[in-house]
Amino acid sequence: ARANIGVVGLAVMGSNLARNLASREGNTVAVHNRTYARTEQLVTEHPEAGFVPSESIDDFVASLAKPRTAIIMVQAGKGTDAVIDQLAERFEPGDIIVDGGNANFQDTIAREQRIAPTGIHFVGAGISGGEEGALHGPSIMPGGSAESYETLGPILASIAAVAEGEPCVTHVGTDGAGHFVKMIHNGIEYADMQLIAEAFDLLRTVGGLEPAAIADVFAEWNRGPLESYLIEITAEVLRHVDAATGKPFVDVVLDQAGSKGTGVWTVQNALDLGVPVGGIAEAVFARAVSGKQAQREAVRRVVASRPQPQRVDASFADEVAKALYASKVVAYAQGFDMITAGARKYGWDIRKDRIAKIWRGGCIIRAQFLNRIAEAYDEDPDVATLLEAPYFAQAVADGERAWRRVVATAAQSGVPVPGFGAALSYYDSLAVERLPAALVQAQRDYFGAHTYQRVDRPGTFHTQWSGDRTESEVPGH
Ligand code: NBP
Repeated sequence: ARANIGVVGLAVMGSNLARNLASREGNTVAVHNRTYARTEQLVTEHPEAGFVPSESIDDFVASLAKPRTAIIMVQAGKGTDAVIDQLAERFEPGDIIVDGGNANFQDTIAREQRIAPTGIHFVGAGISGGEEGALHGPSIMPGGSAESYETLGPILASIAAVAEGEPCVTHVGTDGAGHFVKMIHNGIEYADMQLIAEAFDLLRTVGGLEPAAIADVFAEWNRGPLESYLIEITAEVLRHVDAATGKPFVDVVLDQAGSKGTGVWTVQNALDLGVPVGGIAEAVFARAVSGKQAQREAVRRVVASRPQPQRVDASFADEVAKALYASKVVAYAQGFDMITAGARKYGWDIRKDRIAKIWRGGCIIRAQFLNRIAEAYDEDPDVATLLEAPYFAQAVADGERAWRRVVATAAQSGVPVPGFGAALSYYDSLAVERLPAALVQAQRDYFGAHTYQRVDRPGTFHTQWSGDRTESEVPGH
């Protein structure tokens, strides 16, 4: 038993994570894969790593020092369950099984409950950053017991990305908290990408700029408050020219966006938790709409004419930047609201300031902006919404006029902006004095006797809509 950490599953993610672990002082890494050829290949290609390879799971377990700690990086679902069972049969109380795959947090909660009676710690850890992140430093979101984190924390800290001197890892909360927060990360990622895509569409269709010029705009934005990995790679994508046709690369890519499902999970759970996440949901739907080829063609056929793009002046790009920033604040506010709601429902104690900090490096949504979120939650962990935090309240107020103009221009020009539009409507819904929800509630009382409350006195009431329309107070509410 000479390895302090093991990795099971040596496809791209597991191999890179194992290499990352091995490159850090103090780690000796045991490796195992169902198909041994993969293990042999990794060990042969990376003699510098000093891996301890095992063909059998028994030998793998025997190669681990106690408390045994193994990270599973296999296909989410059945593959993960198979490996968990193999390890759980051989591990002893106090040992730690980590699932580093993209598990659904509900599965993680169930797995933890199943393993807990054995005394073995089960930790679901969200790992973001793709292949590159796994190799050079991901953002890591581990759940599980606080006790397991004493062993695991330093190991994960040794391989995580570093942002402003701090490793991008924190103990998120118990059982499924880590995978839950990873899910929210991905939901926010969907929203961020959609908003950037809408900004591009506006600059092109309304602003009349070519992709290469828009790349310059994005590169400029990347030196200001919008600075982020996604803005940076967007500039690079827009600058890229297709070798085969000589056209801008973005013009030769089919306009249908795929997804692997984590955005859908976010929205499904948001509905269950009753958290309005319109910015995230519209981003998920926008990908779905893009794939509705038959419907898109059908509507294109019956549409007689499309609106002419509005004329805009040179300040338009600045206005789009402000609209993008304000919409982004909304998407993040919604994502963090969902963390609050999830923590309440599942009994997690989640430090939102720390979540913002561990997303500053290694992951797809990494950005300067997250420092502002960390500050907001550090100053007041119970702030009702990020939109209330002084910094963001000011930023949105500063951008508000531009935001409205951009959304109005988009509507008049026929440019779809589900992200910008949903974000602005959400903001207005929170900001407006009175909502038409009063009418909705009155309608509910009309057809379903669902009752209502009054603005002028306490109590619950129902109106006899089918009778003489007198109002009666409903007791027992
Ligand atoms: P894959 O998701 O492609 O899975 C391949 C690995 O799973 C191989 O090691 C394979 O072993 C193993 N495996 C399977 Br499939 N079924 C198994 C079983 N029943 N028992 C044991 N092992 C089994 O690998 P990946 O792309 O490296 O991703 C690993 C995890 O990380 C996934 O959960 C993924 O969602 C997550 N993740 C991926 C990324 C990314 O950018 N790719 C990012 C973040 C998270 P074999 O060699 O014997 O077939």
